[in-house]
Amino acid sequence: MVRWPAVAWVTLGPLLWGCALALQGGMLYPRESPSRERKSLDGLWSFRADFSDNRRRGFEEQWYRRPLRESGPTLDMPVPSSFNDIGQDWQLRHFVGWVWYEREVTLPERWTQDLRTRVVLRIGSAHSYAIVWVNGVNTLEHEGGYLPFEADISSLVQVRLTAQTSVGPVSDFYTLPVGIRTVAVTESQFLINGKPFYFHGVNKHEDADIRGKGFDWPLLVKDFNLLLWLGANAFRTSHYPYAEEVLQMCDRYGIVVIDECPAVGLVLPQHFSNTSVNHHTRVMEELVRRDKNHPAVVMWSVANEPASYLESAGYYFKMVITHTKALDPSRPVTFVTNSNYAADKGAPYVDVICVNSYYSWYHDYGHLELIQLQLGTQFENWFKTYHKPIIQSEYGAETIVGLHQDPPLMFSEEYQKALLEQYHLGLDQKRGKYVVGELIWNFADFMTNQSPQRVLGNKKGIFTRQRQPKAAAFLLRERYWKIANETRYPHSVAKSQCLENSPFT
Ligand code: BDP
Repeated sequence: MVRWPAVAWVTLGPLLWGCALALQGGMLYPRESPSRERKSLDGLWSFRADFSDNRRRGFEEQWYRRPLRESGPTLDMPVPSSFNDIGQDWQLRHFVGWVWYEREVTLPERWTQDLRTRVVLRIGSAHSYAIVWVNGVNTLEHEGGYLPFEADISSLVQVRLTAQTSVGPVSDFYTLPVGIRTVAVTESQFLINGKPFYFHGVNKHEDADIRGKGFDWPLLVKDFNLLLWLGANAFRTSHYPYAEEVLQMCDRYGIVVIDECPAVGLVLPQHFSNTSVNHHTRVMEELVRRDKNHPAVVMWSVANEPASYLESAGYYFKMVITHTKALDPSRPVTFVTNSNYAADKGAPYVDVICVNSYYSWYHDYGHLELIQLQLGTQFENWFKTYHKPIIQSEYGAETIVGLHQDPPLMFSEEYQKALLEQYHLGLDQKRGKYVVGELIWNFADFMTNQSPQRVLGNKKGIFTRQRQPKAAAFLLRERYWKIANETRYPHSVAKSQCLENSPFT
């Protein structure tokens, strides 16, 4: 007599964000349908960080062979979340290395008995290298955080019966919400449905108190209500792809997205190697495969602030961008630069110039009067060199909420406001010509590594990490609503809470 396992246990390598068991996979978000069931694995998992000197004790002692509790002490760890902020342990707060997650799962009997059922384990995101064991069997490996990966685990959870020979084809179907729109780029415009579009929005981070990067519906809905309040019509998923639920909300609310690959810190010559190109193009494939059906996504960004002035960056970005365009000929491709216009080797290959600058913040401290001139020169230089539309993809000032100083000094709420005002005057001189967007850095304060530049994280948010407005939020709100009312997409955030009213319908 053959017995089927009623319980499967899963051991994971690094951080797991969220996952689901589904009858069918295919990398797309596993939607339920009459032919599909989902089982969420969110909740409390057993957890252990491998603090051993070589950080490989778990592999040497094969912790994946038995329930984790049998090889040593474990902690309770919520999924999804970041493990760093959950406990009081300093070592864990700063830990980089292998961590182990495990949980036992009871599967519906039909999944384990009915051999026509295909059981797929899908990990929404695990940072940054993940190995998955199911019932002690190495099932899945994935490199690179933020993007989903999956494996058919039917044979690991189902009983092999002779009846298997009678298994016939099963029909599987599910529906996707659809939005239809066109995107095009001219020498000086970004067009959605043939009409000039101006990005007035934000850069975000998936970040909040306690849960860190862990996905959270209340936080997401709060953030969308704040975007609506602000009159924003767009954001960039700086500096990595966000949870799929975020893009679903963008489709529903009519928020336009620049979808970014997790390529931050390509700053050394050795980062522009063939190995890197291969990995980078593979990640772009995963990103396009996951997000291609979202009408909200109007452009791919392949990197943030690489050392694109290096000679080797030219060939590198040519390869990555050409490959991305081949994967998706329907969307423009860019990367976000902070290099000088004359030195940038990647810019010839992008469709839109996305440029970051921190005038009167990282240099010329306090000299707000220089901003308009510096910004105007920046825009003119880029445009006359490339004749491509330009987005000011980052600008901002560190601001400690509640700190006041007039005349303005750095870190005060008055300074953030005054800096934004100067940027806006500069932007308005080119808006409607070839500058097609502005994205503030950042929507909300967020946690970072500690350093003398950071006061409990990055404080360039116009909202605090707890999502309360600083003075600059009111300034931006007035501006964004004014622009929204002037442009042809006043309804994009304002009125649309469902697909029917969004610009993608
Ligand atoms: C930009 C980076 C961003 C930083 C920001 C800052 O793209 O990741 O958080 O600077 O220093 O250059 O606030």
